[in-house]
Amino acid sequence: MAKSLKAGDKKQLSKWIGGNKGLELIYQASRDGCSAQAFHKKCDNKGPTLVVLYNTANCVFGGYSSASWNTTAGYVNDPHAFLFKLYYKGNYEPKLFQTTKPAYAICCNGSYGPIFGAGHDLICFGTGPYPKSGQYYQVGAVTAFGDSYNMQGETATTITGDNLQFTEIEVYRVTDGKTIPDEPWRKLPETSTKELKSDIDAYAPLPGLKVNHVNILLIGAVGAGKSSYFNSINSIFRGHVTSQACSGSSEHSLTTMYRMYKVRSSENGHPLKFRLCDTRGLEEGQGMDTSDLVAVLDGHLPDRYQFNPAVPISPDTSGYKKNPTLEDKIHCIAFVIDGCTVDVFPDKILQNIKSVQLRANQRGIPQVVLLTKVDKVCQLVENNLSQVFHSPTVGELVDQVAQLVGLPRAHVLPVKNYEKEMDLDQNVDVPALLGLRQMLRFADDYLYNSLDQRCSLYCVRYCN
Ligand SMILES: Nc1nc2c(ncn2[C@@H]2O[C@H](COP(=O)(O)OP(=O)(O)OP(=O)(O)O)[C@@H](O)[C@H]2O)c(=O)[nH]1
Ligand SMILES: [Mg+2]
Repeated sequence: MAKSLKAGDKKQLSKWIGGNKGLELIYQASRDGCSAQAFHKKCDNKGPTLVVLYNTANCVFGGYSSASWNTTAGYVNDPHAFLFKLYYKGNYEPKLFQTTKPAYAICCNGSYGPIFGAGHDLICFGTGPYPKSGQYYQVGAVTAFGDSYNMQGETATTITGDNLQFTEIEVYRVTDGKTIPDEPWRKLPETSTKELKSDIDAYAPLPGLKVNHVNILLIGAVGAGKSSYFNSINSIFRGHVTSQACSGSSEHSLTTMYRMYKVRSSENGHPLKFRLCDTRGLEEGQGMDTSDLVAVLDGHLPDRYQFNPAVPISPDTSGYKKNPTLEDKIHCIAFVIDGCTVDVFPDKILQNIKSVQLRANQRGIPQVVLLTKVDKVCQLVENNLSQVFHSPTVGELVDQVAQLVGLPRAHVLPVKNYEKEMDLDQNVDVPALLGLRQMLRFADDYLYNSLDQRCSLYCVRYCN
């Protein structure tokens, strides 16, 4: 069943709009929620947009408007607006239907999703939110085509198959094909996989503290990409795409065991001087609670500890380290956040993150956000991964996440993990390694604090 536009579909739509246009996905019901509020939040004042509807009969159709959407109720004049069909019951049947009443081309209303035409030509959805029932959203759409658009004899039957069960609803912002600005939103020195790998290879924790490696803890919601981040880093150092940690999609966390993963140098095969500590995902109801996470922060948990949501971690837990050393503790936390979930981030998970932050701040543990799946938040990045630090969408998302989690913007590190690729790609490697190098630097900050603390204790004891 079609659920997203193929490259050829985009080409056709771009041609209808005037050629050489970029289409940036700005709203997706399955990602952003199916409601008038979610639609207006994502799509208002964005200039020309395309609305694309997919139904369970395998029909793909929608409308284009060169005027912006907004929440002020009323018709908007748009002589360039059109409705279209792309697929009818799975068959490619592209056809464009121009507006015959430009003054009524679209109708804006804060209580509705997109509306085309004055005579209920195409009302995509109402207030909502509409939950997905099985495969589709039953949104009470109306498709009485023919009042304000020249349908050339086509009807709802020949466009939608009289089927209004939408499997997906998307809105694309139409760009002039080169919206990626030359100036990046984050300035970084030119670097390469090779340079970053050799920096990380050479990394050693601050001497004088008997810490042979630092521990970076990956925490985040189920499916955020924690295990995939370890796999990405491991792949880069192994020299090919690997999948040592189980990753994938599942209702509950796929990772059930605490793992302090080693990554080996591609130069000499020795373990590098850090561990990536992969945890069970945070989830409402079950998953890790704050006391479990505190035990992790303080270094009480052994590698390969099997999480059990029914039994909280205690000193009686098998393998529990009663007297952890500085080397056992967590030296830097990475909150792993799926970029697609930022707008609808669950309150419970945010509370969980905040309470871990509180404990981390008390212990002086530096924190970052690994913002994953940036390929899914920006079409232009998906098409060209080298543009992560140029994409305004990613830049804005970084600002939003920094606010959500309450960290400086420089602590939000966008990455795209290896997931569909068979071969390594420098454009995946560089953001992933930049993130890791930054975390190692922050882990050293923690160690500097520990060193200062030891020095002052020494002074109190021997200098006074
Ligand atoms: N497109 C895309 N998919 C990703 C990215 N990172 C992870 N994924 C996919 O997201 C899904 C979940 O990834 P995991 O790494 O298993 O997530 P996790 O945080 O370890 O999840 P749990 O262990 O279940 O808590 C997998 O299907 C990955 O392939 C990314 O950057 N881009
Ligand atoms: Mg996992």
